[in-house]
Amino acid sequence: MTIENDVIKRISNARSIVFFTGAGISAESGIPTFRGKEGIWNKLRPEELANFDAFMRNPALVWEWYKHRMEIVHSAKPNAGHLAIAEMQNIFKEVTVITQNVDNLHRRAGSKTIYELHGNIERNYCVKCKKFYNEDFDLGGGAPKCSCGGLIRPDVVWFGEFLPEDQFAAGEKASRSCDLFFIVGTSGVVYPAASMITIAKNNGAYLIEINIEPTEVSSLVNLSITGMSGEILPNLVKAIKDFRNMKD
Ligand code: BJW
Ligand code: ZN
Repeated sequence: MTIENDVIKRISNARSIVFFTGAGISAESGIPTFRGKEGIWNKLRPEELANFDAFMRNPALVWEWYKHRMEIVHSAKPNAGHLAIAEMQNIFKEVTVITQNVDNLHRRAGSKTIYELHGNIERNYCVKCKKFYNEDFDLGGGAPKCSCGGLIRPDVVWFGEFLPEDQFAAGEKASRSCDLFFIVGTSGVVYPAASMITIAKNNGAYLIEINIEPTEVSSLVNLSITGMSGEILPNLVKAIKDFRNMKD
């Protein structure tokens, strides 16, 4: 990877950085993406699994799918990309992660300020009384039930549902005030999450995309870096550290 010196300089001089991430950053941890060549939604229909009506129609089927996903997430580890983003906290004063991922891997990598726009697969709640559960219920057969009799569901955001207001507002604020905005491993097609990108752009941030292929948002960014985030991000950390050492 060769990144022009003036870009490294611009990155190194940034004050406040946002990483807006999607499924691609966790692909190298063995968690499948949704869309694209290897995407799970090439085989499964999201409208049958990722909306509330589908869940109420067939909770056991939807739970089957989420149990499978939970197992993958539990056995996955943060990869070099997640770790590089966490390492950025030792270089820059303000590093914010805004993620669409539900897999908790940024937290496990050590990132501190994380806004989860689409929830967290390791958290669940009762659709009736809203009581929260971690995974302290019987995940045996069928769909788990709360002590009140209501169905327990994963605390993720399905199509047609509102994003968690506090997470969205905090993400919006960080996007508005950052000077550098990275877009990592996302197709950028799901709204309102993807609006973070235009918010950052309209407020003058420099936009850098890291992806294995061009996306819907490539035309908006200042720089596209093509490649796997688990390779690009650690290289970037090294280049920034080298630049800073040179300056001292
Ligand atoms: C690599 C790599 C490597 C691979 N290195 N890169 C405006 C316009 C049009 C539609 C809408 C709109 N506003 C709202 C909508 C509707 C809808 C929507 O956006 N639909 C579009 C898809 C058409 N949005 C909603 O319904 C949202 N809610 C909402 O709008 O509420 C308001 C409302 C309420 C009531 C009535 C009406 C409106 C909610 C969206 C919830 C999305 N939920 C999901 C599932 C979460 C649960 C779960 O995990 O099961 O979130 S969908 C799925 O997509 C998941 C992801 O977070 C999200 C984004 O996907 P992501 O992360 O970008 O992954 P991919 O697979 O798409 O891309 C991976 C990328 O990585 C690719 O580019 C690869 O190239 C790259 N890659 N390996 C770097 N190693
Ligand atoms: Zn309940």
